Amino acid sequence: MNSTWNFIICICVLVVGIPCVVMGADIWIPDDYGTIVAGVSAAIDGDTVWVRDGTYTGEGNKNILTYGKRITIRSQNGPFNCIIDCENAGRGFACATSEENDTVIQGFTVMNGNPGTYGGGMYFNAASPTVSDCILMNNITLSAGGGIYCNNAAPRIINCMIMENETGAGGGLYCEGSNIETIEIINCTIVGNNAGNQGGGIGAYIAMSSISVKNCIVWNNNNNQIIMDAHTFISVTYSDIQGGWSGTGNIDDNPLFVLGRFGEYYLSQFAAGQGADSPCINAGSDPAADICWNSSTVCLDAFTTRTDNWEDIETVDMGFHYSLPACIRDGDVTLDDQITAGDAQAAFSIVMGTLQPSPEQECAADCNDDGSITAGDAQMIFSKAMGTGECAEPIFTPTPIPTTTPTPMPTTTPTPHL
Ligand SMILES: [Ca+2]
Ligand SMILES: [Ca+2]
Ligand SMILES: [Ca+2]
Repeated sequence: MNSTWNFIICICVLVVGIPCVVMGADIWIPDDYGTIVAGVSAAIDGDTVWVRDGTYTGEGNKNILTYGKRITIRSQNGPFNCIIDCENAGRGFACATSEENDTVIQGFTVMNGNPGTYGGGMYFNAASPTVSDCILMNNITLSAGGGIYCNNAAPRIINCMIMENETGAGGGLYCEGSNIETIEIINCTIVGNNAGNQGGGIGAYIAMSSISVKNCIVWNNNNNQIIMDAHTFISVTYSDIQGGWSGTGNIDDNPLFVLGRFGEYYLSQFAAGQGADSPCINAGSDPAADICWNSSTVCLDAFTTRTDNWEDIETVDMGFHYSLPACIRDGDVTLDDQITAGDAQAAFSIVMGTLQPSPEQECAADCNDDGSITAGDAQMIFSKAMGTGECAEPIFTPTPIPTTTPTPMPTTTPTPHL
């Protein structure tokens, strides 16, 4: 149902005196509108703009302004499947019309932003949207806020990866302004950002207002991790800050990042086959099931920090959590991107109960896609290894997000932007 029909029904209900509850419409990109900007322009309060898998480029797919609309703009399948590539001109999103936390940006990678000034990936001016499950990487800009810039804004930023952005001050994130509600940064990994002047990870210059950093990892940013002025109230808790920061539950220990299917910032753990446990495991503030967004329908117990893609259980781990990979029934039980007799043997071991499979391995082993793992699946996988059979799906080869090295920027001193 489109927005126009919702509006008409709403008016009709109002006429007969029954309270009007707008059931938001779903707008699909590119099905209903060819670009994200066109879809957002058509949306009204309560709508959801869904963006299908793909890499989006060009004028209609960046500099996305929300115009104060209480809408959700989200990818269909998370940030590893939906990439906004700004191609070194412009930025991903901007909110500057008094948006509140019910304007939601969810599940995008925003990369290669270069708008010239303030906010390489996202820009929030007197606006406080929710940004969840997003990756901001390789964005670059003059002045401040390589990844995200906020001025007189109190966004809620949850489960975001802010990596390898570059600017003058606040390489990952820069906030300034005054008399705002609390800026919340929850379960974000802010890593490898570069600020020519100060605040490689986070810069905060907010007068008489507060910023809350919880369950985050702020590591390997240049130069220094967090910088703030004397008038900023900053609360950092249950976070791993390189060089240390005072606050309940904080640590200053190497997070032991390891490479996994979707990126290089998974957490090392014995249980997933690495040689050590990251100090960030189970070191957050609350149960993973209680760190939620999208009206509490999406929580971190459905995401992972482990390379074997077991969901986060019990106390939430610090930092960004990766999406689980799609269930792919390709027979690659050993998860090494090739099908051999060893995969058939591993499937048989699952049947025999001698191998406890990860969720990803369970998917791979169910070769015939009937919902259970039997000796027949092991036989089919053996046939596939011999070249005489096939599983329900061809073997999946992951395509990592391309990374680029940002060109060094001239350093500038940020001017107050009030
Ligand atoms: Ca945990
Ligand atoms: Ca294999
Ligand atoms: Ca089966």
